[in-house]
Amino acid sequence: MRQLILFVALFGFIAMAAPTEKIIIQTNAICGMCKTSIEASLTALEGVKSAELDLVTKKVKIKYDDKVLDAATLRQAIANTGYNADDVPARPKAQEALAACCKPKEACAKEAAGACCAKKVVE
Ligand SMILES: [Cu+2]
Repeated sequence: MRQLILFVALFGFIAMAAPTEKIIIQTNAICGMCKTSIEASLTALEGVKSAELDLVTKKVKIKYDDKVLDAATLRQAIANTGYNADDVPARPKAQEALAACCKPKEACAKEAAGACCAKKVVE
């Protein structure tokens, strides 16, 4: 019993030592490739514990340490990857560099008939 109390106390202490914030950011991800690149760019950041994008809602759920980075940094990382993040617009150059099927329809329409937009990769 004593050991159990000690274990719970220790676990609680460790959990407190690494505070985790949660945030949900709206993106304009389209397919599985978008999901992979957004999640990868976020989890590459120091302080990000996890990032999970839901392709139905296009929202990414991020768990992070708010002592290491803040919400603005997270949104900027998504924008730098080529996607909108809440009110932060995608960095144009990064958006241009995305695979054709990952570009939003407006960007795609500038290309030949925008046929690439019809293609959606479903996981
Ligand atoms: Cu995509």
